[in-house]
Amino acid sequence: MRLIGFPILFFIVLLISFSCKPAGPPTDLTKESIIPKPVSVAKTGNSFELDDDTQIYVEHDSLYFLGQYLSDRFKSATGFSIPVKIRSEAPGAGTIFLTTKPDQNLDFEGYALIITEDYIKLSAPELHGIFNGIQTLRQLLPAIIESVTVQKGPWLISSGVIRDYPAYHWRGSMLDVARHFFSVEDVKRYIDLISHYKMNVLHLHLSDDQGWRIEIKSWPNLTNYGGKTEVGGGEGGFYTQEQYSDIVAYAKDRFVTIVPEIDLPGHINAALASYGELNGGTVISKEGKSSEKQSQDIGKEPQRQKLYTGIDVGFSTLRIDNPSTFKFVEDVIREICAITPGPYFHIGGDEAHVTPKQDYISFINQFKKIVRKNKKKMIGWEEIAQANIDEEDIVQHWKSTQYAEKAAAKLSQIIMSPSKVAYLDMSYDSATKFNGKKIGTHWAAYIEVDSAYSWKVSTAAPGIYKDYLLGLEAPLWSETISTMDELEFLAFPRLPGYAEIGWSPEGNRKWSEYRVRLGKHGARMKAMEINFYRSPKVEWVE
Ligand code: TNX
Repeated sequence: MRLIGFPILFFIVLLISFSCKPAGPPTDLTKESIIPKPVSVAKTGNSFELDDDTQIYVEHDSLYFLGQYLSDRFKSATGFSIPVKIRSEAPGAGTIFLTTKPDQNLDFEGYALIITEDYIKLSAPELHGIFNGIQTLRQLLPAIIESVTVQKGPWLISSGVIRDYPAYHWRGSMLDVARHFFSVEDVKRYIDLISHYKMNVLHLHLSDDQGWRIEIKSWPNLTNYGGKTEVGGGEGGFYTQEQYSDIVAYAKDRFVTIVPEIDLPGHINAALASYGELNGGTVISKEGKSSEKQSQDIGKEPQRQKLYTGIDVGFSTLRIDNPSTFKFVEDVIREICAITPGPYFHIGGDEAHVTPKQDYISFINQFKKIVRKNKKKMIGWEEIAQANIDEEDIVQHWKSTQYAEKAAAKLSQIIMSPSKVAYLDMSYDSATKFNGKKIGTHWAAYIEVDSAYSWKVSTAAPGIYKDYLLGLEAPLWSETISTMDELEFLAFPRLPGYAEIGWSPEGNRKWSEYRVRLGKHGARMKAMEINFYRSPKVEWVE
């Protein structure tokens, strides 16, 4: 009895002690759910603890703001005010050290993270890489690190080594602030969110038929009149040049380039409604046929168009034979380029259905000259492939792969935004609703989280060589959304997937693996107070 009883008792004690044991510290770095997935992760089996003795050291002055940014990210949830100090070498235990002297060669956006039991070293050849490494570090702490109120630790990070760099250098999103206006604060939050996923471009669609959203000092009515409404007839809004510069500076600190777009020569009703003189020249009929008749009676200013609050596209155009047209275009491009430090200006160029084809081509050719005169690179939607474009120009593919091929044949660079898989304004399915309101559209497709993830930049259009491919952009058109909650509901959780498509090696991505990582990431999006769609394709862990 005694002899048989002992092993059983021993087994029971063992079982109890195992089942009562609290979850141990995280020690397997390879099991962490990082989005976008890093290029390489190795574990070393320990963990680093962030506590109220932790200090951040930065190797030189220009890293200081990143040290402070890192400290700020941890402050609300931990309650620690982690000091940031400048020192050329890490002084040892309990430190997080940021340095631009990486041990190995790394791409300029790349970074290496070495995490030991005692210290963390984040190195990158450029500040941008340090910023990217900080985003990874955030995701290695428990999800509640994103909370705005103090939470209970411990704040443990699995030890190991991450070496990481992007597949494509153009990883962006477009936000349409024309159909519905979004405030400076909203745009800043969107910048925070996209940059957390290591996206580095925010393309702002600043004008359309329904509204003009950026102050042009030489044409004040564009905003004073043309900016005062939006889809559905709301009050609209616009950014002063100072506010735009504030957005640009905020983005710069997060390594996001702002690409301003003024949609030309179509999608221009807000301007035609603001200035009668832009309506002179050849008359375009509603059916899109041009007539030789001039609308301008001698000595009389032509009529302004009415403000437009619907969602039809392709009915408005500038007129090529109106002398005011190019004065307007020159002024607008000059003023915006002067306050845009990034190297790009987007001239739109899409859906100019009522612009005669020859005029359209001349328009694009002239826009290109004006953009270059202002020392920027021209970007346009894929239709610009019909004009005289070359390797200096950038074409944004959205619908017709033939235009993408044409652009590649002209040696232009290409950004992929295939609407069937990459449009954030497409509904997830036929039932997509937020707060009882149907949002999104589906002219291109319904895009569930799995089809948003399961495509490749390199094969999005046939016959395009990698050398022509800059990367991808996920556009969020705003006909059906007017609040930040609605915006987030369409952007999340698809946007982290787009970020991963642009960042992680193509051969390394699989939906079946990503969906598990995304599910675990649910708790983090919740802590970040992101209003995300709980897709049934994913098992959410919150
Ligand atoms: C097409 S994509 C457009 C936009 C609309 C969008 C709605 C593109 C270049 N033009 O004007 O807002 O569809 O999904």
